[in-house]
Amino acid sequence: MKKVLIIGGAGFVGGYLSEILINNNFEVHSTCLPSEKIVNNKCISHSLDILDKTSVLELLNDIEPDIIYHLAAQSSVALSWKNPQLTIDVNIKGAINVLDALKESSKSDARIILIGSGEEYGYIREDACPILEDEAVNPGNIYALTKAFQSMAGKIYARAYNMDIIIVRAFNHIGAGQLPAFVVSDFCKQVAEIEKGLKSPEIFVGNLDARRDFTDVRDVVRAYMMLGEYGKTGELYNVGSGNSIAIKDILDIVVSHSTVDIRITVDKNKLRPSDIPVIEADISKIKSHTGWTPEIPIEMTIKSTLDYWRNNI
Ligand code: A2R
Repeated sequence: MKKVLIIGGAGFVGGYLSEILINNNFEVHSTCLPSEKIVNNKCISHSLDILDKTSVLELLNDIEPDIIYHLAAQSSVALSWKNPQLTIDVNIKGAINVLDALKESSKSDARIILIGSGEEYGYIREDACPILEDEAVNPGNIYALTKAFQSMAGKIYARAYNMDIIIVRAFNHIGAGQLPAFVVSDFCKQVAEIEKGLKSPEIFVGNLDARRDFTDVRDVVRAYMMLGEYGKTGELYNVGSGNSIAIKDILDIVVSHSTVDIRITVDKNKLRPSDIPVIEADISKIKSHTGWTPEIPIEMTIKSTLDYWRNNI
């Protein structure tokens, strides 16, 4: 049985990833911050702050995993504008601690999958979409900058120390259980609150014109599992749907499922200091290297996110 370590497993993606790995007969170890808790009792949980490199090294020597997924991050673009220092600490210093600890550990040949972001491409030409992995990065926010750093550091460590590193650029992923700091979850939560009479029938929105590439989180973690098995060492892979959709169209789908009439209001606080008009992934590389392809339609993902909030408010 292969041993997997998920670093940052208490978050939105970590829960889905541990579930799919357990269902596919991996021994799953998962870390969370000392202040957090992992709910899945079928995985072995460990407390870890990646800002403490010694603890990372001790844990790696203790578990000796075959595959490591590095998910621990400050993952919100919005928060990265408000708290760039925290984002840089966790996403840059933390990533270096993880890579450096793995290099020094007793099983330094373990495969590590670094989860970056489609945001790394940033301000690209509109005709560059769908974006290929070799497109130059041009980050438009601090979160994207830190993830671009992590990807570059991954390449440097792979080349300099011959480590088995796979780099992922994950585009927007959505689903039940995501924090309302993310757009789809935010809309669904607001609709569920309106339906319960907890707020007036008005949804507050930011920029509705931006187009993003959304994938169901269950498809995303299946991609991560397949990259762990079939990805090629040293390679960088986009993980997305391959299609972009305007936030306005997402809102229309959410509202179409609502049982009440809803008014749309632009909230200046939800507009970012800068926003990138279109982000869309080219996913031919991961498809050809691993056989993965996204399967769950966005309407179904939105419906399950809305139902999640209907049951959890
Ligand atoms: O921020 P918290 O308290 O929810 O904890 C997050 C955790 N984390 C850390 N773990 C260890 N040491 C740290 N210093 C540290 N700071 C934060 O990483 C959270 O439990 C986890 C990341 O989960 P989420 O924020 O829910 O991200 P999500 O959606 O699961 O995305 C996973 C990855 C991230 O690298 C994203 O940037 C990428 O996929 O798209």
